[in-house]
Amino acid sequence: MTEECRSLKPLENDAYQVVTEVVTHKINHIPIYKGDFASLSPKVQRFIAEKAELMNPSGIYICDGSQKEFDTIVDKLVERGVLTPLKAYENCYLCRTDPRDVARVESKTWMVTKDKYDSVCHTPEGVRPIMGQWMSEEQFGKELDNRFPGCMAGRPMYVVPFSMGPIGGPLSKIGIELTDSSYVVLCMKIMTRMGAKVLEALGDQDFVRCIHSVGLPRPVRQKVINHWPCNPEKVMIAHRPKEREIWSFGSGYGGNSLLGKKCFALRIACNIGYDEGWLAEHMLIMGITNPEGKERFVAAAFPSACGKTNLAMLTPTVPGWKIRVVGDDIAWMKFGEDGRLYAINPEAGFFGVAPGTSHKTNAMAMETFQKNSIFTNVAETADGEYFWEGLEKELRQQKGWSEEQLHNLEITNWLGDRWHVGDEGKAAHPNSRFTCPASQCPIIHPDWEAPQGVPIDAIIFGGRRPEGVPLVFESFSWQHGILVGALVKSEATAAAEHVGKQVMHDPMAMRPFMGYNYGRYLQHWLDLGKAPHKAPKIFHVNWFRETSDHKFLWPGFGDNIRNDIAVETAIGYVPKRGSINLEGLPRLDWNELMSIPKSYWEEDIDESKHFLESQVGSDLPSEIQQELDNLEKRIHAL
Ligand code: OXD
Ligand code: MN
Repeated sequence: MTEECRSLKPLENDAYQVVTEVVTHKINHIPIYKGDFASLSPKVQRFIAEKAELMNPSGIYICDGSQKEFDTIVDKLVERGVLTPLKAYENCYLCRTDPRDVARVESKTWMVTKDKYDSVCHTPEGVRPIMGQWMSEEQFGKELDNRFPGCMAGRPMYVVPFSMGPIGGPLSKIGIELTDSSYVVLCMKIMTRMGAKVLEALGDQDFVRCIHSVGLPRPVRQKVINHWPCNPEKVMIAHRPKEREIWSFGSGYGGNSLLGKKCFALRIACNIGYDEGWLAEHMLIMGITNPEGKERFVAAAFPSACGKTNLAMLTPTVPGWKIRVVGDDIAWMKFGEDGRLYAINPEAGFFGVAPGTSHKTNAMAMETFQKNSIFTNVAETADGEYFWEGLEKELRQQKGWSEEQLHNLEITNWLGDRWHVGDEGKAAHPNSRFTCPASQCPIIHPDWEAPQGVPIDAIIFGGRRPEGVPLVFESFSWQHGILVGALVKSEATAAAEHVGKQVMHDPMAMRPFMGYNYGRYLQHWLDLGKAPHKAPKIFHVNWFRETSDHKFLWPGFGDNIRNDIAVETAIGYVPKRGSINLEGLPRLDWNELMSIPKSYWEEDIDESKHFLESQVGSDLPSEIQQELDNLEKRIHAL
């Protein structure tokens, strides 16, 4: 390990004098391009100085988070060809990445802890843990030395102070991201509360340290594709949870580079939550108001790219109901003094999957990104509009276009090539994204920035399950609900590097985002739900069940608002026939949608037992083991 690496963890309570000396010495040869370095707290100064010394940027740019700063960076990126204005909208831009850098890279994502079992469970010999990958501190030191020294040469280092959650809120936390990507700065401005106000709120407290580099120092010896520097061979996303530190190298894309999101708000935050007694979860938060005007809040966990954003902004088909969104991806939840669970959305923007988003599937998201948004790896029409798979139908309908007109539409696909509807390949990358301010959503909840959060009445787990799993069931208890969450499975999606449609385990929808030993995580959930806390009800949903000829049995998201009165089954309470308002759905096959096929569930319970034994092993809490045994008995008695 180099000297820099050994001194990564700043000393607590370092005297200001000493820090200033160290800092002045270290930044001497690196100019400050923007910002008042001397006004920063000693901890922040020291962080910047040490990392600048390590990564050797051309200069330091301390972001103030202003609109002027955003516009200046945008102008520069447009000039360089990194961003293209989408002329049809106000202040919207298209960005095309290097086609090798298009998704989160789970295989290169690590938790670094002294004790391996702080990160992963005691799995049997030869079993690779799927909930988190562990790297030793020694190995991490080597990997760091092999990447970060000098990695920002010739590029500015942006200092991005950001708050996850409303600035100064009791559940909010502050991070500082150092990055050599100006695209990341723009996205962080949309996705978080970012800039000078955050530093004011920080004072001289500690913060989560986020270090990000695209990993391509100048002079660049490789060809830079689409003006998108990256280093796919050397990608590493490493977390040091004890040190509250994130090191990301080689990718500029999404969750790999916007470190406030998956890295901080899930992997690091679930560690902070474990220590402080709260939960950081991969969940949307929405308010549902019934025709009588009573509102209830729900948090729902679905694996990546299963439609959380669409559900969070659902337009109900049943009259009189209203949905309002608080968050579409992450929930930080803490039991309040009144015993209820309160949740905040730590983010300030939506980073949603573009393909499949349309006025039919998510009109509210479409409204949200009409201005001030960045589109990454989508296609563009000759009129300066965005385009992706799923928008054909509305062009036909809205513009009244014939098939021929549609085919003649001149499109530049995400790779920058000419493309027409009906041509081979895709217009947009399946994981192409919109990044837009949540405040622009027409159905954003008025309390979405309430610092104390909103009270959660129900938690929902779900996934893409083509067979066997009914539309909805309620767990018997908090403990049983945790088992239900622990057994979430879903078809793989394009959000990460997995290919094919295989059904994968994604416990609590947290498989790629677990920050510590998953057995302890389950125990933490169990403990928090005990009295005097009033634990919310837990449900499981599946609107991806298919008929034998692979058609969805449930018509669509807008229909997820219908009512429920339950009947007890082996896996939980399911709604009684007749209890859900099915008006307008004459062809719905209720029996197929709600059935619990014995043979399917017998196989499933064997597989689930095997999964928990092999993946959680001796770390499985006894209460969950008990729930599992009970579930098995009920299934055999079916
Ligand atoms: C996301 C993801 O981007 O889950 O939200 O991958
Ligand atoms: Mn997500």
